Amino acid sequence: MPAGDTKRNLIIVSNRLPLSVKRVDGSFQSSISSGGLVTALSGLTKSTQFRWFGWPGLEVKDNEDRKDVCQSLEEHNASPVFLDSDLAHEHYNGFSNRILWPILHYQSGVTFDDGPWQAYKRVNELFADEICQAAENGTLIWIHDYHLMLLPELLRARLQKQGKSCAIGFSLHTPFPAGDFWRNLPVRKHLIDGLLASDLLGFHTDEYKQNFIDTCASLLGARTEIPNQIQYKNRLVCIDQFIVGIDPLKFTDTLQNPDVKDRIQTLEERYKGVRVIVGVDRLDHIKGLTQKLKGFDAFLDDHPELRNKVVLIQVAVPSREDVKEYQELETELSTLAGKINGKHATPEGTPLLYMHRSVPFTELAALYSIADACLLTSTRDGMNLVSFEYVACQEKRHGVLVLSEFAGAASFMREGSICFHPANKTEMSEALYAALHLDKDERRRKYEYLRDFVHKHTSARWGQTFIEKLNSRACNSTRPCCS
Ligand code: GDG
Repeated sequence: MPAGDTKRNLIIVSNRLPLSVKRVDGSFQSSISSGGLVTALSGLTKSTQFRWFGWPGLEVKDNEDRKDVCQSLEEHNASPVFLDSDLAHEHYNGFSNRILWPILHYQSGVTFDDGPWQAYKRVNELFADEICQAAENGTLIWIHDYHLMLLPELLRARLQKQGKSCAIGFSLHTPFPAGDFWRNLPVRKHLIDGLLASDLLGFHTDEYKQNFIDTCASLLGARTEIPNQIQYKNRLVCIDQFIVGIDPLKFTDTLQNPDVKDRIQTLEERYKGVRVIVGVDRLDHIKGLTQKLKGFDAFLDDHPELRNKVVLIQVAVPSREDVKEYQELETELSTLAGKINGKHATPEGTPLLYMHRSVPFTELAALYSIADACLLTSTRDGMNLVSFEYVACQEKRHGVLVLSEFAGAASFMREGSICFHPANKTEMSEALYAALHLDKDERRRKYEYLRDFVHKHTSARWGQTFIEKLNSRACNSTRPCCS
């Protein structure tokens, strides 16, 4: 933490802890879970110490049990924010995922209900109580993602009451939509108000940052003339783009593991003479999986000469399984996958391998490594770290990234990939064909561009840059930011 003269405590806050806590034989055990936020922040653990606060994912009522949970989390430097399961459900599924997530990702047809909104506010208050109690004077507090947009304001009020001076940073992991779309949300002003109590706000791309600045100006009349600053309610909020990434060495090291090498060899033999396309996505509307399967179907229609010579291996990781819309999406995808294989299968095999489950990390790395192309079709996506991971595993093959222009990653990776509109089946089919037929030199050129980007913009760099900036805000809170 070079900026500033004191080594400060760091608290990281997210709705869910990066751990799954389970009761096994009467006691509690925790294990690391997967997802974009976990990937981004686990890259930081190598270089920076912090304590992570969040909901442990299950209701724990009994005080002795709560102590046990705290103990099982302690080895991971994590602390729980306990919530009743009904409240957690209304906050997470009811408001965050049913109402807020679609708005942030430009999905229409969202209905607003007061019940889930009250739950959202209540959970943000409970987090504020817990974090305020844990923070000391000078602690840096870095809050993550859309589930906790009211937290900066609620927390600042509590900290001030207790005479604690702490810098508050907030990073959004989703897009921030254009102001006119954001206005659809009835509580549009409350959430922006909540965020503007931060000292530093981070977005994945310039576009999201600019959308947010424009919204603050038009919705709240905040002053935004000075670049990267918002003046509101006599406070100065610093706002910037921070490129989130991965730890590429974790992938390159894994590919050196003898078991993984064996697995790669087995897969390469299995797919000898077949071009492999890989896709890895959480099963979520924003990942454009329906569009992906339909686009792949069109590609197979367009190129009968590639029958038995190409396969799409799609990992669709179960996500938000208790939300009706996600259950319906899964049914739609299974049906579609069956239809595509029914239509294009031959006695030699099927062109689509649709896996509705999570795979171990080593298997993921092996799959990335054997694939000639990676197809990502997000209709909107904050960044998309799978695109980074694929590149990290392509040192030998120089496979091609076929990337939706609506993934945040496309803002940085366009030059090194083939971009397309995910709802345009013809464009997707042409992009796939081009990817599989790119000459060796062009593949190398594109790969080297992406490799340099992925190795430069690591998750550790992302985290350190944010923390340094937050720390400098804490040291000089009266000085204009980003100057
Ligand atoms: C959110 C934003 C933003 C996936 N399947 C398996 C598995 N994963 C891991 C991947 C990757 C992560 O999950 C997914 O990251 P993404 O970035 O692609 O997507 P989200 O989860 O939606 O993340 C996103 C991110 O936050 C960070 O800011 O980029 O836009 O939506 O790391 O490898 N890991 C394992 N098995 C699987 O089956 N082990």
